[in-house]
Amino acid sequence: MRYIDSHTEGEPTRVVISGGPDLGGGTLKQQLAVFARDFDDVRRALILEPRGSAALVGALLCPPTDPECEAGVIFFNNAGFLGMCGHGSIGVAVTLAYLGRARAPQIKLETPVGVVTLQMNGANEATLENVPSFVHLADVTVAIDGYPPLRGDVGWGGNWFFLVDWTHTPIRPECIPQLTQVTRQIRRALRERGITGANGAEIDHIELFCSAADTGSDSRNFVLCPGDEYDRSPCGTGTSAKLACLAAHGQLKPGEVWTQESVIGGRFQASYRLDAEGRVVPAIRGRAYICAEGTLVRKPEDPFRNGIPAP
Ligand code: PYC
Repeated sequence: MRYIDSHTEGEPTRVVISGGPDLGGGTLKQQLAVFARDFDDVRRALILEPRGSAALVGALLCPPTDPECEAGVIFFNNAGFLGMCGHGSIGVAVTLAYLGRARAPQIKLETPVGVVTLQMNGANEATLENVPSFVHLADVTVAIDGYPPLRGDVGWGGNWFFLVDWTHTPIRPECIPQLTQVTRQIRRALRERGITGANGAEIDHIELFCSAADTGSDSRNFVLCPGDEYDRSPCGTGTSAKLACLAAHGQLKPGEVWTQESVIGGRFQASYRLDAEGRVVPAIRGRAYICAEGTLVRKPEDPFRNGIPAP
């Protein structure tokens, strides 16, 4: 399997460009089901140590059903599969452009949750137009040990998020261990209270926000991903859910730019438009850089050929 690694505002993406499993075609949801059922060893070999890392997101290019799309993409990480991935789709677009495989500066990708469009703004920058995003539940309260009740919104941005305005611990790199612990507690509390996304979907991403007036951004976030690693980027799907919340609370108008900073200081420029049905359609602009090209080697005699399982 050949792959190209990039990072988007610090968050890594590994795009499988050849030799990946044949998922038999069909819709992206059908192909994802085959990937999860028959090829989980491939996901683990690509993502887990010793070949990958807990922060890495994989992207398998596969045939799209929509002929207007450059490719279909299935995203995955150390814990399983993602419906969409914002930083990852910017990484895929920069990778396709690097390979000379993009037919035009506008690249359409089919994902299991819908078609997204990437407008290249240069070799290392793209604007993602994401799937429509929305607030599913507003003003939900959860209780966790050691903190007053926390209020937040449940939002969709291609994945499910619980979004909380956070004032208790600085959102700073030195606080990442505490932020990881508290967001894990919040996710557990949501699960225990039966608070879910639509149709009982698990809320598997937790997003904390604080002011970032000190660095000139509108907000700084910390995002816990499924698999318990934090997003080094400001999280494309999480920023999309944030835009939906800002729109719902009358805090950002269509076309206004929101600068979302990550806990390590990466930035996305975000805005939205309303489509014909009045839905929030996010636009997320960010940078990605190619950082490695490789071939995955898995020898039958290697005891860790399929990665080291999480403890
Ligand atoms: O950028 O949407 C994103 C994302 C999801 C998980 C990691 N990054």
